[in-house]
Amino acid sequence: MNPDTRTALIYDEEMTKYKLLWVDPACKIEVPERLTVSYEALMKTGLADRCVSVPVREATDEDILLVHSKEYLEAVKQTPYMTLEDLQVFTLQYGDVYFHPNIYHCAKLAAGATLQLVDSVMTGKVRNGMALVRPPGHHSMHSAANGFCVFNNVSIAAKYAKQKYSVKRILIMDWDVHHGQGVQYCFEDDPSVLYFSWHRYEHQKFWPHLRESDYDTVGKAEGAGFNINVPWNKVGLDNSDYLSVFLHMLLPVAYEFCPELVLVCAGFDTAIGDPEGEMCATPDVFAHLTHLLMNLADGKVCAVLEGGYNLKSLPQSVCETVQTLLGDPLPRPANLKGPCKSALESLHCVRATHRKYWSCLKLADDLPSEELSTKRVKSAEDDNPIEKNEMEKEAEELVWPDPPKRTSPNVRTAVVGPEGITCPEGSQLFCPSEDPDPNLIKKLQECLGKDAEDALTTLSTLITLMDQMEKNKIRSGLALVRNVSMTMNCIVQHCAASSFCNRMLIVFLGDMVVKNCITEDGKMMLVQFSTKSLEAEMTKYYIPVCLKKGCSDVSGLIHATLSLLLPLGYEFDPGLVLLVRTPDCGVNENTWQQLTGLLQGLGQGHTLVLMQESDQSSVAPTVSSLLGAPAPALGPLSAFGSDDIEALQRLKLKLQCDWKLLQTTVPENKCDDDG
Ligand code: X5A
Ligand code: ZN
Repeated sequence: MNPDTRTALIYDEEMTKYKLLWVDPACKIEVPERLTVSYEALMKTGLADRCVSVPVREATDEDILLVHSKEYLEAVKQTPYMTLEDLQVFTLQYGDVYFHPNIYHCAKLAAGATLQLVDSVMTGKVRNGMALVRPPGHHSMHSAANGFCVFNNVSIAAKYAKQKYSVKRILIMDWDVHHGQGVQYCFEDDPSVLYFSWHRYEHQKFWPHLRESDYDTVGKAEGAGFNINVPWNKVGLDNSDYLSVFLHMLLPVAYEFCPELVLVCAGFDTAIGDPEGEMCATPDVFAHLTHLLMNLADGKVCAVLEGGYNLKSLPQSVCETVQTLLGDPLPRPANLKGPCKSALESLHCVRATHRKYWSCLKLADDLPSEELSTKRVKSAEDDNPIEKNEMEKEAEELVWPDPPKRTSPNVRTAVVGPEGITCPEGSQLFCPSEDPDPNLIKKLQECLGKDAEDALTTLSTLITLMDQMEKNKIRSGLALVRNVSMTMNCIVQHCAASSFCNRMLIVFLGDMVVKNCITEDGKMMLVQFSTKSLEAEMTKYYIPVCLKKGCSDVSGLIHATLSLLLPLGYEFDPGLVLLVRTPDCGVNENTWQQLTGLLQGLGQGHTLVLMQESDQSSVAPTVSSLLGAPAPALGPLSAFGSDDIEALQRLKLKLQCDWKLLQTTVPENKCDDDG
């Protein structure tokens, strides 16, 4: 099966055929070119050709009525017959939106395109997909157009998926820079739809200026806890800010919730250069945001365009998103630092507010008492922003480098194993074309001792494989070896002594003592999950995580992965990930696949998995994850051991000075090296 035939792309030129017909400064940015440049970029890069092209359809009245009132629908139905003057008058009753004789048609296509995407994904025709639509949807309400939106495409899709496919839990991730208040209102009392939105807010000074966009609006009745708002009170936020909200809030909650479908309100006004957002995140961040969602809901991710008004960063961001849905290697998440103070305040507040609804946030031990945390925090700094004057802002041409090329190596997953091993479909046996370098053999011999001739062959093969990965000839690998910890030790010693690989992240599952192999020069970082309390041994680059019940503790391992391992990994930014699993570590197969999948966001997907020969039954699922198949959903997660929570929290606090992406609250004592 061609792995490229699993991503739907839905687009129709017809949706470019309406535009603003009068002067309105609030609406002038919403232009047809938004769609044409996005689609052209997908064509030019060859991404469009790799997708399954699914036709649009018009949403029916029945579809639209899932969310909107009869009166509103009937009113919009009249717009194609209105004069220009009538249209202007009609428009006046709504906020920041315009009508055009063809917009009703386009709005039906936009909603219908979203439903076509949901159908394609839910029936298994494709794994995931993106719909490029206009008009956007997330601001429109039961009986009102708003913010360029006519029908609420994603809300209609969520209701439709619930009704037609009996989907029990849907996550709506709204990464547009505006609050999708229409989606919030639609599902505020519905616990089956988790709506997560981050948005520019500036203490209500930013459009749509709603009190209920703040972090303390959590949903109503049954739905309490299922509406999560992350208000941004500063502009200029960047990749670190976005990723830190993903790792410390969205993903822990999403894994606990366990959606059966993920809908993304994919607005790209959160990207650099956007006149609305004024944020600084680069287009490649959307590759990571997309990837981090792709192991939820068995990979059923539907991205639907919302905003995005910079005609350069919009198409770049769309391409990053689609390329990730297609499974290409992720760009290195370069230069991540900790989130800024304002973002940390928002993160802190939203975590504090939601700790009573989500057990993963019990981890939020770092939070001060209830009264402090539920206050609407406004820091002194917010009152005197260093504002550039408008002229200056306009004159300043924002430039940023093109996102890095993401080239897939010819070999996706190479397997090294004992003679006669059968490689699962899609992977291939790794056979080094040349004999190993005699110098290498000599060095390895020293490391191994005399009586390990066959270990020597395997090792030199592995080193060659890693070399090929570093040259980007091979994406990932799986090696079955006789003794995982000895093999790991030798690899690490070799890498420490050679110029190999700028940085290596080693993730070790098991109780073995492995610390001694780690150097503290920053070339490698080792994160170990074990049942032992090794905290006293911790250094900046050796991080032992204790799970009392070991790796079989699903929620413990997942939450440690999301809120500790991934932030460390993202900030460390390795060129290669070595994922080592001892035979008795007890990890459950689905959790292992999640871990393997999530780690591929690092090091351009250069993951080398080491497993013990006896772990034969895990070969197929591991290879499947390395090949990019979504990990099976874990089911809603239960709370995990309070001992473990405490230990994990302690670890994070200790490491926060060195690794800023672990921060979830504004640090009390400034770290020494803080500028
Ligand atoms: C979909 C979207 C923005 C409306 C801004 C009005 N709408 N000031 O991004
Ligand atoms: Zn927007």
